[in-house]
Amino acid sequence: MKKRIFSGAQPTGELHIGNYLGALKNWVALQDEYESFYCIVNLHAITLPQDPKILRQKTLDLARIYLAAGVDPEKATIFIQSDVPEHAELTWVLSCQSRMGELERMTQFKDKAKVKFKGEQLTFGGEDVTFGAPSVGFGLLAYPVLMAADILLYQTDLVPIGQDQKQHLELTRDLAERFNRDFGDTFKVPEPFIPPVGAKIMSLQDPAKKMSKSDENLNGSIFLLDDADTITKKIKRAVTDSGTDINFDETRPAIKNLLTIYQLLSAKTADECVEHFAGSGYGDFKGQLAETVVEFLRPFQERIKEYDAPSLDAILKKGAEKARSIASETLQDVYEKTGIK
Ligand code: ATP
Ligand code: LTN
Repeated sequence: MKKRIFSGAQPTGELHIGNYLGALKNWVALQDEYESFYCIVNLHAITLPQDPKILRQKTLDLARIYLAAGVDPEKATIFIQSDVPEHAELTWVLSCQSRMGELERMTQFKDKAKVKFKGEQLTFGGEDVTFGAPSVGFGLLAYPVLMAADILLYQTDLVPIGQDQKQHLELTRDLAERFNRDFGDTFKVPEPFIPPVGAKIMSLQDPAKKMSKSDENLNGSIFLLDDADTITKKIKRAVTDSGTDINFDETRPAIKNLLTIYQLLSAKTADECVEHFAGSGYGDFKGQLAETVVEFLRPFQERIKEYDAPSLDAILKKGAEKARSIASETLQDVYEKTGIK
C-alpha cells in the first residue's frame, strides 16, 4: 500500500511563484510515490470576505492551475473541499476537542485578524465595507481546525506545505494525538513535508516579508499568470542588498531570495548558481532571472487553456467521489467512537 499525501490551497487572490515553489512543485514531485489528494479549500477561503460572484470562478481556475502545474488526475485525486461535506462535519467534532488558547496562539490568526479587521476599508463586491475592530471573524479562529479535519479524514501520512503552515500542522498532530488518547486509536498522526529550499519565498519588495497573495503591493509577487513584460518589470524593480556578489548569504536576504528562485527554476545546484553568476552584475543577473521565470511560466500558461468546463467538471466529480469514499469511513468511525452514531 502506498503512503498517503494530502494538501490544499485557497481559491483566493492569484497564485504566485512562492505557492508554486513552496507547495505545488512538491505535490507534483510526490504524486508517483504517494497516493495523493489535492484539495481546493473553498471553505477556508470564506474565513475572509470574498465576492460570491468571483469565488466560484476562482475555485475552478485553481483546479486548472493544479492541472497545468502537472498534477495528473490519473494519479492524484483533485477535488473541491465543499463537495465532501465530511470536512465540515469533522471540523465540528474536532472543534469540541480544541482549546481557545491553542487557536488564539496561531500566528496566522494573529496576523490575519490584525490586518483585516482593524477598522480599515476593504473592497468587497465593488463596494467599500468597514469592519469594526472588535469583530474578528470566528472563522479565522476556527481555520486551523478545518485544516486539521482536511488532513485527518484521509489518514494522511505526509502534508507538503510551505514554512508558514508548519504551526497549523503541529496543531493537527496535537488534535489527532488528543483524540486518539481520549477515544481510542482513530487518526494517523501526519508528518509535514517542508522543502529544504523554497519553503519561504520572500517578497521582491521586502525580503523580510513572505511573498503573499494578500500583499497589497503587487510588485512584491510574481503571479503564475503574469505576462512576460510584467515579470521582467517586477524583477528589474526588485530590491537588492548592498554589495555586488551574487550568492546565498544570510545577511543579504534580497539577493539570496532571487537566487533561490533562479536555483529552483533552473534545476542547478546552489554551487552551480553561484559559479554561473560569478563576476556578473545585478543587471545581468536580473535579466537572466527574468528570462528563466518567463520561459518556465510560458508552457504552464499555455496548459491552463487546455481544460474546458466539461472535462474539468468530470475530473472534479470523480475526485470528490474518491475522496468521499475515504472521508466517510473516517467520519463514521469518529461518530461511533464519540457516541454520535
Ligand atoms: P498567502 O500567499 O496570501 O499567504 P496562503 O498561504 O494562504 O496565501 P494558499 O494558497 O492557501 O496561500 O497556500 C498554498 C501553499 O503555498 C501553502 O502550502 C503555503 O504554505 C504555500 N506558500 C504560501 N506562500 C508561500 C511562500 N511565500 N513561499 C513558499 N510557500 C508558500
Ligand atoms: N491553510 C493552508 C491551506 C490548507 C491546507 C489544508 C494545506 C487548507 N487545508 C490541508 C495542507 C493541508 C494554506 O496554505 N493557507
